[in-house]
Parts: sequence; structure tokens; C-alpha cells
Amino acid sequence: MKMTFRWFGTKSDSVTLKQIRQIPGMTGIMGFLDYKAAGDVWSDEEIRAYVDEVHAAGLECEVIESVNVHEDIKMGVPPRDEYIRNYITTIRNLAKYGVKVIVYNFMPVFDWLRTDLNRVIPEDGSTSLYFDEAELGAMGPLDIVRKTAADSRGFSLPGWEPERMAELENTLEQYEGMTGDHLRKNFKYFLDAIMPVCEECGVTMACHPDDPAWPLFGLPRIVNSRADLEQIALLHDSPKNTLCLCTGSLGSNPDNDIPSIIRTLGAAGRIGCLHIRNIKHLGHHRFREASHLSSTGDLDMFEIVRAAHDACPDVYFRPDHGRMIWDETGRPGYGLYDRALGATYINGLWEAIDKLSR
Ligand code: DNO
Repeated sequence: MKMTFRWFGTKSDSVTLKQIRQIPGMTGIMGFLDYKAAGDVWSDEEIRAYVDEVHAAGLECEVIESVNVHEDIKMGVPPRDEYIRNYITTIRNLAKYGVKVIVYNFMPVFDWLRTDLNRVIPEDGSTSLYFDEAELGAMGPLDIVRKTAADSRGFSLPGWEPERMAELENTLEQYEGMTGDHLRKNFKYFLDAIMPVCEECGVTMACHPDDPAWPLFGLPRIVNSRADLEQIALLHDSPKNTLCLCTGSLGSNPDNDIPSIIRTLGAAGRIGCLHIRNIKHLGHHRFREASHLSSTGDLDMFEIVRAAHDACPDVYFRPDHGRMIWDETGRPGYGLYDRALGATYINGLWEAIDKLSR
């Protein structure tokens, strides 16, 4: 296992590389160029500057996140071939600088979605990301985009590129009537085009699940259960076609048995990396993000880490969203303190499981 941390770049993150390097056991970054619009080529120069900075801080940069897929590819409309060509150029450029895994998603329009980014957890006064479908229904897509932007404290949020959100009404209209099968067909078209390049350059693609793990606003979502994940692995049968096993996203649906999913897909070599986060269910389609500790949420972190230890011991991990604690101010979900605690806790679980299994 390699423990990594998401970092948004010097200009855009409240957390510094030096701070990340000082978290015990931290080996690298899951990187992100947060200013790139979906469909843009990530140039050599941009990648080199980011990777050099990470290396200079004594960290690795083998995983890159959110190389976002343009809506035209998901919708399967003619300009998609041009955007796929751009995507391929980005894959090749990232490979030149030692990137081994690219995390992406295939969610129509929205990436992850919450109704409150700063919800106070009554027990301890910390804040965390919160979702309530009843609130969402009352708001509608345009309101949620406005609220999320207002709640983000001026930080960019992964998957919420302003250009894309500005086109929202138009895009939602274009998706009208699209079925899951149609979206899957477009997904296959994309995978068939990029996989030969991934195999040639040694880059693994890791698809992030839908978050939350069910359809929203009538848009199809096809990455949110064991059956979905297995189907995606089969869309293009290659060891480079993998999943980013995000415990918090899949875990928003209590029916998903995450340790068991990790065991099956991990043993099949189809997990490219893990995002580890805990969830507290508060009712039907209503949850908040908890600290990583098992007892503060509904996911069993011991069983999750044990499954990964047994099934895919060499994958990249990162502590996913943290709460805001100790009066830290920063990008919701992506402060330093709670994610550092999460990494330390996961490292502790790993050490115990590893020693006991010998
Ligand atoms: C949320 C993240 C996601 C993830 C993307 C990958 O905070 O986990 O934005 O990085 O879905 O494309």
C-alpha cells in the first residue's frame, strides 16, 4: 500500500507540500490541476511544473485525479472524437512524467454532490459534508450549483468547473431521456478508444463511483453498485481498466458491502486505488461524512483495510474528505488535520493487520 494525499497545487490549496510530507507514512500526492476544464489537453509544461514541485518536496506523484471527461463523450455526440483525442494526448503527457494511475469518473453533469458543505456535527462542533435528498429536491440543479459555489469559501471544488456549470441548463436538456444502457454504450466507446494507449504507456485508468450512489435529477448514473462495477470492468477487458474504490461514495448506499466488493475486484486486479472515508447514515438518502474512525460512522474501516490488504496489497490509498476541526479554514472536505488523522489511523490499521497476518 502506498499512502497518498490529494493536493490542489500551491496557488490553490490551503495545505502545503511540506505539511503533507510531515504526515507519518505519507509517500506521495494524488495530484490535480484544478484549473483545467473538462476536454482540455494537460500540457507537458503544466504537468512538469506540478510534478517537479511535488518531487522537490520529497513526495511521489504517481496518481492524478479528475482528468474530467467532456460531456460530449458521455452524451455520445459528434465532437466526442476530438475530445477523446485530447484525452489521449493528456494520458500520453502524464505518462511521460511517471504518472501510473489516472482517476476519472463518468457521472453525467455533476461529479460528487452535497446539500451542505459545512454541516455542524452536533456531538463535537466540527463540520463536514452533508447530503439530504429532501433538501435537494426542494432546491433543483441550478440552486444547488449556486449554493455549492457559495459554500466553498472561494476554493475551487473538484468536478465543479465553472465553465461546465455555466452550461448547466443546456446540458441537462441534452441528457433528457438518456438511459443507463445508452450511457454505458458511450462509456464503452470511450474505453475502447483510450485503452490501447493506456496499455502502450503503462497507465491504469481508475473510474470513481457515483457520489452519492444513486441517480439524481433524473440523470442516469451507472457506477454505484457491485453489479455496476463488474459491468464496467467487462466493458473493456483490460488490466488497465480499473475502479477507484471510493468507500464513502459506494458507502452512501448501505446495501453496498464494501469489503466484499474490494475482495472480488481487488483479487481480479481491477482496483487502481482507494479513497477511504467514513459515512454516517441519518435516514433514507440522508447522510453526513464522519471521521475515519469506524465507531463514528457506519463503515467498518478494519474490514475495509483488511480486504484491501488481502486482495490488492500494492494499491494507492488516500484518506478522502476530512471534517473541519481545530478551527482550520480551508477547502471543504480537504483540510489538513482530519485527513492527516485519517491517514494515521489507516496506517495503524494496516500495520496491525499486516503483522497479525504474518
Ligand atoms: C470528491 C472526489 C471526486 C473525484 C472525482 C474523480 O471530492 O473524490 O471529485 O476525485 O470524481 O474524477
